[in-house]
Amino acid sequence: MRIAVLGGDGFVGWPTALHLSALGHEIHIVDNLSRRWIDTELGVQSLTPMDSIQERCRIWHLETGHRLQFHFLDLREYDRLRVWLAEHRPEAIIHFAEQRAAPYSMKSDRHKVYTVSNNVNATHNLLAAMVETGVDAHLVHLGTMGVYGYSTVGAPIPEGYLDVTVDTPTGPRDLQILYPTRPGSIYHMTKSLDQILFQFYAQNDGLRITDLHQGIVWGTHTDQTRRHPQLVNRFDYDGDYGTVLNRFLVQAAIGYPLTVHGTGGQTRAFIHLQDSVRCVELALSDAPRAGERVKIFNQMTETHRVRDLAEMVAKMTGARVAYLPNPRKEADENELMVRNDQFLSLGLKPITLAEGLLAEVVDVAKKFAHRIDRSRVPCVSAWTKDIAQRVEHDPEGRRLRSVS
Ligand code: NAD
Ligand code: USQ
Repeated sequence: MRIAVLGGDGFVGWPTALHLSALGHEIHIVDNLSRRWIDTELGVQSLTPMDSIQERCRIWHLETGHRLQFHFLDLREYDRLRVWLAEHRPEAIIHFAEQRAAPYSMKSDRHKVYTVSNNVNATHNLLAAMVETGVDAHLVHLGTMGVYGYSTVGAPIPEGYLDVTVDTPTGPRDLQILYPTRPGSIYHMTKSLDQILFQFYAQNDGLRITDLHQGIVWGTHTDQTRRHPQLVNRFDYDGDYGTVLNRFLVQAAIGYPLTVHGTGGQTRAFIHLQDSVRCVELALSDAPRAGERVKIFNQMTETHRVRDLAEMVAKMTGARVAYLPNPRKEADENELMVRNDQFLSLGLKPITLAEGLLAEVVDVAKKFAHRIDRSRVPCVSAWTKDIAQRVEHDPEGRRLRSVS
């Protein structure tokens, strides 16, 4: 299949492009490299040394004989996107190309505006261009578990749609509606808006769309990124882009106290990177038909409480756990049960937290420890101005600075 991987230079996009290329698909990576510019803005770098995207593609070809084509394109530029689609006419499009960090989206008004404008325009431009060019590709979008919110409901979260009964004059009527969204950050809010865009274009134009509500991705290597040092994946450890479990593993590797926010009672959904790329492959094989509603999968394999993860990493490595004022506005404690039957029925065999895989990340972090700037580890992005006043020092007593 001819597949466009939008955002294919990123943490999940790159290994997905490699995975699908290894399966024999023709892969076109589309990216505006904005994530690399954001590293520059923040003064951070990936833990792992990443080559340019062109060099990565060259090494992949040398290593496997498969070609990856890179296209430097910003999805916000509608006309260029439309022309590109009309010319390349992909049969499937995987859409990773959004600003994906909740803390970055909450840093300042400028970061809020950028995140909404980038993400909503990228998604809407793509949908409008697909209709205009008549490209009948299966669109697979990477969404987030965070659209559901993290209040305790006491029942498993279904895959996208909620069964409701409405009282009508002729008696009760059963319906399925999009699960009500309750985003906890501007970033998560953009993914909620994406859902409405997808619902409209599936219904109005018969676009075939799958939305993957993904949990927090952890790990760093996949079978393909292990093949050559220059195929190494991006790995974010900083306070904006680093995600919780990967951060704890890096912190343990460099002797930095594990940064638990609040009580650490937040329960979240997780998935290993290797399973994430496999899920995209499975979703591609199960496209909805034109006229069908958007297919929604919960792309996660397990749930964990943040403090349990910290205690587990501490036990494994001897690290100290620091309970810090929470820079976010979120429930201190929540329960979370999630249905993921669809991927299991398509053949996913979940990789769950295993010491070997956790230790692998610690080893990678130790290998590249010299690239880590400890002052970029704390999360300095506060959800409100009041919260910002409470979160002033890092676990090592240094005054925090933020970028605006
Ligand atoms: P990432 O930031 O590493 O990669 C995103 C890529 O998209 C970057 O290479 C960036 O340059 C590109 N991009 C952004 N805006 C663009 C635009 N306007 N035009 C062209 N390219 C653009 O993020 P990731 O961790 O790989 O996440 C990929 C997707 O998966 C995101 O949409 C994210 O919301 C979703 N997701 C990620 C996680 C996670 O834990 N990393 C979890 C759930 C969902
Ligand atoms: N947390 C800590 N300590 C840290 C970092 C985070 O306690 O050092 C806590 C946060 O307060 C939060 C939880 O861990 O309660 C998760 O934070 P995170 O940064 O790992 O994840 P999140 O902000 O939700 O975002 C990440 C990805 C995003 C994706 C989302 C999936 O960056 O792209 O959509 O995970 S989900 O969480 O399921 O919505």
